[in-house]
Amino acid sequence: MEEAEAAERIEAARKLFAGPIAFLKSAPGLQFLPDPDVPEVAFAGRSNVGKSSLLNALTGRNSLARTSNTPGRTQELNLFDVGDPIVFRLVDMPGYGFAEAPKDVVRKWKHLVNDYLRGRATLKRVLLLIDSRHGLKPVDGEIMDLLDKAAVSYQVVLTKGDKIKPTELEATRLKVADGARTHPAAYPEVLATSSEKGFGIPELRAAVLASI
Ligand SMILES: Nc1nc2c(ncn2[C@@H]2O[C@H](COP(=O)(O)OP(=O)(O)OP(=O)(O)O)[C@@H](O)[C@H]2O)c(=O)[nH]1
Ligand SMILES: [Mg+2]
Repeated sequence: MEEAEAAERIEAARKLFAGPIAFLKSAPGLQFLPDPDVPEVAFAGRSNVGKSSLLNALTGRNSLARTSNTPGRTQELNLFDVGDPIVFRLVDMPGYGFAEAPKDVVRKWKHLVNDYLRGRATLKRVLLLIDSRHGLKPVDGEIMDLLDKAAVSYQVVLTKGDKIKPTELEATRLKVADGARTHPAAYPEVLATSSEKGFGIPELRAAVLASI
């Protein structure tokens, strides 16, 4: 892509994300979701990886989505309307792989997340978040396989990039991109971000806008 075109896309995305964004609702089950008539982009990833923080960073609002140091903060599908009139929805999801939670709670989250990812007609893109310090874990591979099977397009996004050195971050980014290459539904580019420092956020906004 030409540089001028890339800059234009980033600016268009910045404007959209700087405009009206409103919390719509929390859905504890698929039956509580709104009618599937608007494109959706969802945040998936292990507990505590930084899903809710990334949603806040993208929207430039500190406490739109609830964040916490304790894994298991987000327990339902939280939907946010972007644009007025609405252009698309962002969906913050419970994390997976949170072993310390009670078994029946884990089972409930897993079903909710899996059913949503597999069966939502309006789901345009999943942002699959991976902690920069940890890289791809077996449980991430399971979600990638599920998304491949459901033919849901997803982009891998590294989070907490401020916690490691830039050279390590780039090495992890390339390694994770290598791992994603074997997955048919994975978008080839892996983005490194930091919700804390703000890097990678303008590029991710542009990628989200391009995906809907
Ligand atoms: N240093 C740093 N910390 C971050 C970043 N993103 C998130 N965190 C911290 O990581 C912790 C978890 O963030 P959340 O956004 O709540 O994570 P989550 O994936 O939504 O977690 P669950 O809802 O429990 O699945 C919080 O203490 C955040 O402040 C980042 O880019 N840099
Ligand atoms: Mg959360």
